[in-house]
Amino acid sequence: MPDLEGPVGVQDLVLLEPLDEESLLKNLQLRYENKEIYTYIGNVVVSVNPYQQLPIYGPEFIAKYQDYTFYELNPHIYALANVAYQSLKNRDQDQCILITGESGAGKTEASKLVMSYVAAVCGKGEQVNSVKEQLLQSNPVLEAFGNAKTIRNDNSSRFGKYMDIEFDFRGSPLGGVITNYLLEKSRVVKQLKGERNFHIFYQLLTGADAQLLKALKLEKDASGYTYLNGEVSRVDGIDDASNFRAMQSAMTVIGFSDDEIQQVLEVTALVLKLGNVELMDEFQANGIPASGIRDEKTVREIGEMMGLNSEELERALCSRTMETAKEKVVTVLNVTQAQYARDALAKNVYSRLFNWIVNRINESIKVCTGEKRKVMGVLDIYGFEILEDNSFEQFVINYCNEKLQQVFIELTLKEEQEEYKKEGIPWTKVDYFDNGIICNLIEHNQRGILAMLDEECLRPGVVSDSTFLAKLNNLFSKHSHYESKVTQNAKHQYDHTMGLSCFRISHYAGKVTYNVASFIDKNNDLLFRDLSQTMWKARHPLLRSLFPEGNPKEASLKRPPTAGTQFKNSVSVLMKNLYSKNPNYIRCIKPNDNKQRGQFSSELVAIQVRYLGLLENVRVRRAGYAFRQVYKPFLERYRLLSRNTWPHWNGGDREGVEKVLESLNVSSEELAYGKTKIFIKSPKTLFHLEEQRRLRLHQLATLIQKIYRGWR
Ligand code: AD9
Ligand code: MG
Repeated sequence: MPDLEGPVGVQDLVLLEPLDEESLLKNLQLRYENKEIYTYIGNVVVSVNPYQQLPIYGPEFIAKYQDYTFYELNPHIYALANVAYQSLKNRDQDQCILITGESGAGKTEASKLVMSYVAAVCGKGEQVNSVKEQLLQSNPVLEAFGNAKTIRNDNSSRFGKYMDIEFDFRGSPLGGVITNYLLEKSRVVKQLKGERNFHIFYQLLTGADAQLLKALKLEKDASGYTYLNGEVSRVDGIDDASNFRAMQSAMTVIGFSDDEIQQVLEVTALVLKLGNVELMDEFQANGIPASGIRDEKTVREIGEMMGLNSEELERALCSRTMETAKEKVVTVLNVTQAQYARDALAKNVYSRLFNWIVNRINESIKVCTGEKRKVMGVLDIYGFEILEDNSFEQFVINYCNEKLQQVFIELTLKEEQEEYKKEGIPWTKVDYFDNGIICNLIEHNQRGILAMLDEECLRPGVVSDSTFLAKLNNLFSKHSHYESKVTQNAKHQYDHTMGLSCFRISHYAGKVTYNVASFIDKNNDLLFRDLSQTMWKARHPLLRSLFPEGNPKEASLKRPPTAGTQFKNSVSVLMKNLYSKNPNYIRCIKPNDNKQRGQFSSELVAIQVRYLGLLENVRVRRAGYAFRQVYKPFLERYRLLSRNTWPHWNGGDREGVEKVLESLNVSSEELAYGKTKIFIKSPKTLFHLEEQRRLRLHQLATLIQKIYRGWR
């Protein structure tokens, strides 16, 4: 049965009166305080993180949402997952689920709810179950290696994830593909106060038995590792040891062999140990500063684990070979440079290991049959970030969010308006901000900030973060979304909080000031060739395979694409993928900064409501029609409801639809007849049609049975 209790506030913000930010916030708060964390805007689900386990999940609820249509029960992620899955299965429409919101808002939890719902309803059988298990078990593995405790979230995803789940024509899962975006690899070597490194390191130290620790040459105590913030090695509510066992068994379910798991752990241990390689000042005979290893034992152990002799490793860490066409020149590195090389190596090994794990999972879950597939994509990606100090990482993350906002604008707002126009249906224009101008500022092929950064990275001569900034200031002095200390002077606007080494972008979600320090370095993302060549010489098979460019035969002088360009390209592929699918949105909101249940900070939520453009979304929905469909399939579905169109109908599709709706006495205010589609205003009308259809099918089935019995 549908829920009989009256709703708390309005369940769909489209029904809000009056429609303004204040009443929207009040409505969300009222619902939140009554443990109603989900609210609709048409088919968009707004989700407010409850910070507590609510009794609204699991098989019983899944069964309930499976049996009712979208608007019949309380708003829920399950309802959205159900619509997406049913449309994929019955209407043959590829779907994507876009989950956005800031760190800690509940995106990853939402994505898991979607996946568990779909897994529960999409077919049975041994083969199907094993595919489902593999897909679901990818989560604990990716979370162990890609998530960490941050100030905002104890289980923060430090990478973006998009997963395509592929189904056969019956809607049974066949497999999938995972794409990961920009792992925050700087975390491997350094974390902010109160934060941790990636979970796996702590899992390994607390979860591995004595034998494994010995084999990996690790000590149990996290405080012995420079790369781990000793003071927060334990987090309330996280059981690293049991998560370690869960992660290992998940790897086995996915199809990693014992040997592969062992090798993954060895490489993880290596990274941790690299941090303990202490470097010290040394001087060459001519007095030039050089560096040396203080503690030979650690390097020896690492060398043994890598399958390298320690002299080779030491040489790679403490010197650099410059190759010209004619000769090779070896220069020594001073301590700072050697530390930089060591950390660069650790970050590279770890991020390449992470990519290897994602690829290895993909190998297991990849679909091998050639049959046509239906696809559901789930995107769980970092939300918009404004930190105290914003760097290259925030810049690309926010760029990605601009692009997602653009998809949202184009698919939800613009398309909605354009469709009405195309269909010849009257439309009151809703003003919205088109963020194309900001996307362009960042991504334009010749004149965007990323292109400028690449140009600076590749330009010969002395380049630095400040030459890059000067270039931006010069080029964008008149751009309405760009500001810096210099352009402010020109525009006679003075903001004393902004540093000389900063630029500011007015994003759709607010202004963010970026500090250019390390932009060049992070975009270059170069590993000294000595290091990759040495890694390639390692006898450890997995480690070696992570550095193919170290193979002298493969080594090309062509530079790999910069980090910025790689990211831009992968975002562009993602956008194409999303545009080819029917979007479903989950907009996640964090109600407070203290990870506390029951606390609702209106100020904090108001900011997010603005970032997410929720009010604009409601306005468009309200001006429009909740449901629309091309005449022909609509007529096919409902023609059995009218004597005029059932069992035979020889007229046109549109006339047929008119006959059906007339005979059901649907008010003309509820409807608009477009050129190719019928539009229906209220979801209730659609629900009514579905109910009538169900009854009619039942009648027909009974009738057929009677006739059949009569014949016998
Ligand atoms: V980040 O950008 O990866 O840092 P997310 O992914 O948006 O972030 P996450 O899903 O990890 O946030 O949620 C943060 C925490 O909130 C979880 O670890 C849970 O403790 C809590 N949470 C989120 N959603 C729910 C829920 N539906 N029910 C109960 C929840 N707890
Ligand atoms: Mg997350």
